[in-house]
Amino acid sequence: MNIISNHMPTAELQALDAAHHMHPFTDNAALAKKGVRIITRANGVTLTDSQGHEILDAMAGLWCVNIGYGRKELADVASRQMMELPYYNTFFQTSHVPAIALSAKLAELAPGDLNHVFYAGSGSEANDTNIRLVRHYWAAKGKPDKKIIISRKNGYHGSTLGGASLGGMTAMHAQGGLPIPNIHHIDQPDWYAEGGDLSPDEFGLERARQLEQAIHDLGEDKVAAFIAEPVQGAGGVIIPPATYWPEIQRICDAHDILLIADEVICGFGRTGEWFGSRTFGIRPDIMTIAKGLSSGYAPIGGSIVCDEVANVVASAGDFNHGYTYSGHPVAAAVALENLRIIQEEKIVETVQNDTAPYLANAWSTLADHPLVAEAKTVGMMGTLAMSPDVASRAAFASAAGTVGLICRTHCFDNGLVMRHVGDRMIIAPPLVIGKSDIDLLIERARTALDLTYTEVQNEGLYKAA
Ligand code: PXG
Repeated sequence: MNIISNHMPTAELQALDAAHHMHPFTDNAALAKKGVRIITRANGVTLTDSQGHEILDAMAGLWCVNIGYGRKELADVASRQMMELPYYNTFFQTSHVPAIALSAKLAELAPGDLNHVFYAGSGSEANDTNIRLVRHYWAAKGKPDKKIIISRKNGYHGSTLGGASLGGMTAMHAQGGLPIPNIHHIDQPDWYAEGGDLSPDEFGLERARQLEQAIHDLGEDKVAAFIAEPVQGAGGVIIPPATYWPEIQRICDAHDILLIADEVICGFGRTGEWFGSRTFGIRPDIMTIAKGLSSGYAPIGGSIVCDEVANVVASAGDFNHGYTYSGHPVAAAVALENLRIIQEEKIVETVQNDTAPYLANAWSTLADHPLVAEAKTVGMMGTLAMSPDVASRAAFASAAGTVGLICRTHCFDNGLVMRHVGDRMIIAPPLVIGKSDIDLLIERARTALDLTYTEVQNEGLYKAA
């Protein structure tokens, strides 16, 4: 294999990175002082850094490398497609084979009558498409006032102006003048943090009914759509109570509101089905896709749109929207090959029947750790809530994320990528992770939790708010 390993010394790479590279969601000044970690290669579920350390990637990159690293088939397809047709656009009454083949495949895989694909380069761009698409749809139906999109606090829908406005991340809204007008946020179904004394089922219904209340308050004639992730990913792998999604579905049906399932993380096997919508019994009108669509091997996203929305939009003349890279032939060919591998290797079935139950069982053993108040999984996603008082689910007295960051650092130092969101630890490993690597993941996670527990006690942080 042709591995690019003759790179400069790490310190030189770090200095160049600090001088010239602005990192996303990062305090770049602090990072420049500390020195960035440089990943040089990866195979299967394992990363190697510039100093030769091997790290188990329990985040599949950024929730995307579903089929794992080092799949030569995808590299070969990309290379062949680049020689045959590296680029052509899909504007001006033109198409090409990869975009056509991928669209047909996605229509086959997607539930219900989600049969039409509008491509983007990322999940954020796809959600920007969705904002314009649903508003244009209602305008085409003679209801131009149906513009408001309801979404959720602590939801994540991307980082563009539209995506970040749909998202409910307060730290993102605080910068750059967001949200854009006509986006309305309701509360999230996070029973652990916000459920108080309600049972999870009671709480799920209560939170879903906030949607009905919001539609009532804003006016049904003003609301275009509701958008949500089946399971909030970046928000901390928030798995909603069982009562939540059926009630949301009922409300959208009852009030003539389009339902957009943001499947950017949940799609392509992550929850143990092809789409999170299937796992939770959601019948969306539009699904946002990205990440696992190409397993991250090429940047591509899109919106899969139902017959009714696509037909109305098609009958209304030009939809004045699109990206240079909508349906990019190399990205589309890579995505198609990725889907072929997922299907032929029965990766979704293996997750559902074998490795996800194994992970669920192994992950639940962490619940006996003195720092852990909740340990849950769905498919190949896991979340651990840490607390100084596990019985009451109390938050730490320290600023949210202080303990989480300590734990994440111990994870990295012990060869494990596990993220923290506040004081929750989360995982979403490649779907192809095997049982022995799941065992290793749990072993390293436990070591990190032990080290965190000791440090938290020594630093006087083991205190409830
Ligand atoms: N929707 C969802 C549900 C996502 O998780 C996007 C849209 C935006 O996709 P792009 O491709 O534009 O990034 C995402 C992306 C994190 C993290 O910290 C999560 C994402 C992106 C960056 C960081 O967990 N998810």
